[in-house]
Amino acid sequence: MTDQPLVAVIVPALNEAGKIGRVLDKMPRDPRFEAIVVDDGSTDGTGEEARAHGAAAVVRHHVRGGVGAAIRDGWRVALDRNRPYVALVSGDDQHDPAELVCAFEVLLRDQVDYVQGSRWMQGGRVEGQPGGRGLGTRAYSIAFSILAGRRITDATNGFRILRADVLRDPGINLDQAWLTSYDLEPYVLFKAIRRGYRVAEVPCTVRYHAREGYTKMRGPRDWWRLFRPAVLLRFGVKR
Ligand SMILES: Nc1nc2c(ncn2[C@@H]2O[C@H](COP(=O)(O)OP(=O)(O)OP(=O)(O)O)[C@@H](O)[C@H]2O)c(=O)[nH]1
Ligand SMILES: [Mg+2]
Repeated sequence: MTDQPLVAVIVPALNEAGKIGRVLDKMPRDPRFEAIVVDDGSTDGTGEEARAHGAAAVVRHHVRGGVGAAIRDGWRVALDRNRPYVALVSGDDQHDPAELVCAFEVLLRDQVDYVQGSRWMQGGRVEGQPGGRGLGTRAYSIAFSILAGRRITDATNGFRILRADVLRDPGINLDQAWLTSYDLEPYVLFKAIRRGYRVAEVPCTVRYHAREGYTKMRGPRDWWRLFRPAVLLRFGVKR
């Protein structure tokens, strides 16, 4: 037995001062978990707030690299630390990191490789959702499921926990230049399914803070980034 954490929870954050501390305060009070925040060129003190609220590490990008680049760098730190499991939650306080405990139990109990959070399955919750988001994320999930060949009820949801070995699979190449934005997460989910990893879903909470701003997504270009991994991988344009 070792007293090292088992799960590195990656938290990408771009200008999330005021929220990143709340995210970290909700991390499981459980030594199996550690938080690694990737501060992607923030100009508002996000990194300092993360340190003050107990992040085990803060990776700082001096120039904004994008959410995919941030997650990739966080996962790399997790692999360097030899953590056997990695997780992901949003830095804008949309998830409840305490729910990772239950997701981790499911991963261990059901011996699956990848657990994806879902606001849309039974037991899942969504609060303060802006108009159109519900329809958009459900429609996205249907299209993603058809392309992936497996039903995923909430494919855009950033709440995930997986075995680190999935990221070491030579058939899953995180280092591609087109994966620096919203594309990285659906890329990994799609690949995990197609490469035969055992994928399960767990209910989780998604909360939108309308008054404080809840998204950095900007229009159709970012939706396409979210969508393109499934299309490009399905039709063999990308690998
Ligand atoms: N590191 C980094 N993080 C980003 C960037 N853009 C967004 N993020 C972070 O990634 C997380 C999710 O970004 P959002 O733009 O809110 O997207 P989302 O939460 O997946 O989706 P919605 O909020 O439902 O639109 C937040 O913690 C952001 O701070 C970026 O360019 N770099
Ligand atoms: Mg958001």
